[in-house]
Amino acid sequence: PTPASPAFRTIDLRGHALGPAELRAAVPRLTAGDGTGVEQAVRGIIADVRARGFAALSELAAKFDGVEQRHPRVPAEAISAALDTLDPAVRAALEESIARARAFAAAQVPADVTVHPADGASVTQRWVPVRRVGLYVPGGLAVYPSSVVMNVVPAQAAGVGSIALASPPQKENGGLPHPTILAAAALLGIDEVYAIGGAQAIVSFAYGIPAGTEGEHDGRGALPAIEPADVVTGPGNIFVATAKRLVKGVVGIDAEAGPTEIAVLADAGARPELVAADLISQAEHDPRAGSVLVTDSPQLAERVREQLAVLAERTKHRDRVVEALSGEQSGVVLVDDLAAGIAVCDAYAAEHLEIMTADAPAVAARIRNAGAVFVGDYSPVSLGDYCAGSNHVLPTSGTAAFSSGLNVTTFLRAIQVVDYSEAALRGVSAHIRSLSDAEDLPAHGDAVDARFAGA
Ligand code: HSO
Ligand code: ZN
Repeated sequence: PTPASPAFRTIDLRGHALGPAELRAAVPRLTAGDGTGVEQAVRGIIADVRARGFAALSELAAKFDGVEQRHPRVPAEAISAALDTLDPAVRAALEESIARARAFAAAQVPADVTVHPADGASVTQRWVPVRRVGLYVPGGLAVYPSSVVMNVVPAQAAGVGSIALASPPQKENGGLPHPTILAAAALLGIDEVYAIGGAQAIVSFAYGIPAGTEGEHDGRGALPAIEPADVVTGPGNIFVATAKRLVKGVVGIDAEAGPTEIAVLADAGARPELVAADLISQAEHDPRAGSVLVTDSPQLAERVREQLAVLAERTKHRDRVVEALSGEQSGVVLVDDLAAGIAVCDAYAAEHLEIMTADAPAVAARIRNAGAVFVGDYSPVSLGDYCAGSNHVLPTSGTAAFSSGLNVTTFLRAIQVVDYSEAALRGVSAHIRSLSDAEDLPAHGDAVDARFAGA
């Protein structure tokens, strides 16, 4: 049962000098379930889709989405029709979002670099896009046309030539994905869209669906294949995240996104109504979303708590919000001072971190671990979710300690190109011989010497 107002627990770390590992254990976070049931179900879906292709997909669409489907490809006319009926204000907003994201993504494209270790010797790092990407956009509690933008724009800026999108079929929409998703695809020039939901979408992109897998009793001719992708990205529920984990290695994935998170680092001067509004904004996504306040001001913590109760009461998705704010993954962490607050934020490694302190830019510059940092009162997470220019597909569950949000390099590989002349190879051949002998791999040295034999 959902409590009447958010519990929002307190973790008081004042007077404790904790190291990074202890802090990581102390911050509020969802204890991972054991997930074996989910993993088993997803393994079953992977095996079934790989073995039976389109026949399995249409059974899964009937079972999970309640729709009749022979082939999941969305007709081109349905994509352009969705754009024609899109609310003009939403269209204008998506266009602005796309323009800002494109400008930032274009600027991220890394330059190739070449060094010359000796005369006649060059080593180059050349960035090359992957051939094909499969992007998943969830249905579920909310629809996310903004996520279409966030996934497609960096892939296009990277130069990926083949981009396919999947989103769950919706019964109310004649078995097609949500019209706003289709309209966003149209705005971005994406015409390969599939109505496939959940784990089965991830498998379809990872392994591809061969033609002629519509089932022996279909008898209406072979269906066009779905080509496998090199990289699969996009957020999703626990089934999608598990599927991505299980196909990783067969394809590249962006990250196994968990429930969304926001942390706010605030001091006594922060505005409690803004802190509370921002904590609620991300709690709105999911009853398992994490909303965390880190502060050295118990007075601010009290004011924020009051504001949370007031705002949660009148927000549309009140039940989800109250559940999220009351969960073990949310709460206020009280610290002695700003430096301790920064250490807590680094240990938490938030997907989104807002800095609402004096001299916020300087504090933000000291942060080491976060998916994205939002500086000052006028850079809320909602801005980044839609229209900042930054990406909103970001590492969750503490993975910001070692990984990055979606960006152009997600879709690139760095190929290293070696080009030495005869003289340049000769110049380093004695060192190669020494190292190949030291590793007891003499054929390595022999391969070099073969070039100079008899000379
Ligand atoms: N905050 C979510 C992204 C999102 N918010 C989409 C609204 N729409 C994860 O970064
Ligand atoms: Zn959001």
